[in-house]
Amino acid sequence: MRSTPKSMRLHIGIFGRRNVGKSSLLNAMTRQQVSIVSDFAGTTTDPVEKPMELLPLGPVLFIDTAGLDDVGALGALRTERTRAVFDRVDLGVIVCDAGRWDAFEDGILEELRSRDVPVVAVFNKDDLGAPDAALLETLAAQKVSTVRTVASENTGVLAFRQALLDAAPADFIENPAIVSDLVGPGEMAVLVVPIDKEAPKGRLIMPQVQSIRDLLDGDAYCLVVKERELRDALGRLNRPPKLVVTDSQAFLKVAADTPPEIPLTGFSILFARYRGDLVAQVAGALAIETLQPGDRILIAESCSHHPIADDIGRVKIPRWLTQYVGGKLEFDTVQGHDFAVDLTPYKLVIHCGACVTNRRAMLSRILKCRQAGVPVTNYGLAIAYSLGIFERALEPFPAALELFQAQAGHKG
Ligand SMILES: Nc1nc2c(ncn2[C@@H]2O[C@H](COP(=O)(O)OP(=O)(O)OP(=O)(O)O)[C@@H](O)[C@H]2O)c(=O)[nH]1
Ligand SMILES: [Mg+2]
Repeated sequence: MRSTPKSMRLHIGIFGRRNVGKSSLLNAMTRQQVSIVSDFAGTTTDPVEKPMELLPLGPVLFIDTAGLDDVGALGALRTERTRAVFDRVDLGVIVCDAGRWDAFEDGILEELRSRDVPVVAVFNKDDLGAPDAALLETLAAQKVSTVRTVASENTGVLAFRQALLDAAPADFIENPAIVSDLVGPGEMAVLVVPIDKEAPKGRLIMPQVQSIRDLLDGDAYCLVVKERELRDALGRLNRPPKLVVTDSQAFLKVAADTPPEIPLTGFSILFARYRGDLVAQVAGALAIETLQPGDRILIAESCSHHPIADDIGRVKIPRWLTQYVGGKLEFDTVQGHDFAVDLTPYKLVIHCGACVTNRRAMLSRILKCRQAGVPVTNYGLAIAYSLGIFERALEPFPAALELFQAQAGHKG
């Protein structure tokens, strides 16, 4: 895995009184004994930093702080070290225990607010006491999301993850590049766009348009062809393109017509990275290997287009997967913004490229699947897997490729 420079990590500061369970919460999140925990108030004395990959958020740096003493709230906040932490966090977590939130916690909230830092309030030791409804309302009115945890029992950790995801600043969540970073300035990508009966009249679809725009923004250029003309078009270039990107439905033909030394992927795989979590969704695709005839699969679409005769989600993916598994599978479909489905009957969720939603919404869905213990992948990844060109389509993405190869190696 590539290491992320510290400055690129979302800095999450954990603040609160002594002994409320700040260090326990950090340990529960990391599943490691990062910070020493004890029932002696004042256990943590210096800020403890823990870099980690926090699914599905990405690279973060947790900073566990010394308990800010409860005498003279703001006075205590004036200690130099703590102030330095306030100044460098992108997101603040205020931990209190047994539902106790008063002027002291409000003081921390003020400090973070004055720096425009989003805040998550954690009511830890929920086993010993819960916050009252009026308090929760007051915090909600201030746009502070609240979570209840029992850190010592690892309870509420997933809800805490979701709250961090909800509160994280947009510029951290939204990926800057769709494809231009894989191509580079002055270099070329070839985009393969089949014009079949599924293609809307008179225009291109969102992922294609956005990819073209992203290449232009990145000072790269592109050639857009249908799959039939690809071989001829590649033959005319005096230097190979950096990348070929195809609509997933044309994967087989495009793979056959693209020389093996030219990297190849699909729009939908680019969108797994741009709008979702590529590594998590590659891990989800690996679950196709364990599918059995009779298993139930959920096809999820963010938008609500009218399905046509040869619809990708309703006809093509079910057909390819059924062929791969070698027996009948059960498919259900959900459409639109609502993802309030009971996921427990499903062995796999296959999501569209999510071109009409934002990344935070897609990451929430991935988290929801994770919470339910159901693997989640996307259209392009599922297609590439069931057509047997998964490895090739992942070549431009080292971390994802590594994950696949580890499993392939494991299988023997
Ligand atoms: N009952 C209960 N005990 C908890 C919970 N979380 C943590 N504890 C206990 O509370 C005590 C304090 O936990 P710490 O994680 O050290 O608290 P802290 O906020 O880091 O404390 P300082 O470093 O001293 O500021 C320990 O004995 C924990 O085991 C919880 O949810 N419920
Ligand atoms: Mg501590």
